[in-house]
Amino acid sequence: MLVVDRENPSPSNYNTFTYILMNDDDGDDFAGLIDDFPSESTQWFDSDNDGWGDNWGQNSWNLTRTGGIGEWVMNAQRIDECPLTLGTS
Ligand SMILES: [Ca+2]
Ligand SMILES: [Ca+2]
Repeated sequence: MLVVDRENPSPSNYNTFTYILMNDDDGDDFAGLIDDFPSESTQWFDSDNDGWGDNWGQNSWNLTRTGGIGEWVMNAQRIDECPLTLGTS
């Protein structure tokens, strides 16, 4: 059973296994273990594994980016224009 002390979330209160599971250096609520961009807080998934993230920051894309791939994030970095096609386009 995994017990996490949410009242005192200091890594010193975690055992090593829990710390690895919970560690989120960029603070985007996706632990580094599952974050495709563990040092970039505006991206966390890269569906086509090309190094560019699924999230976008342009309001004008909100109507065309449907299908549950990524989400609008203010000032998103490393944006993939075509998140299901390898490369940036
Ligand atoms: Ca993260
Ligand atoms: Ca991508």
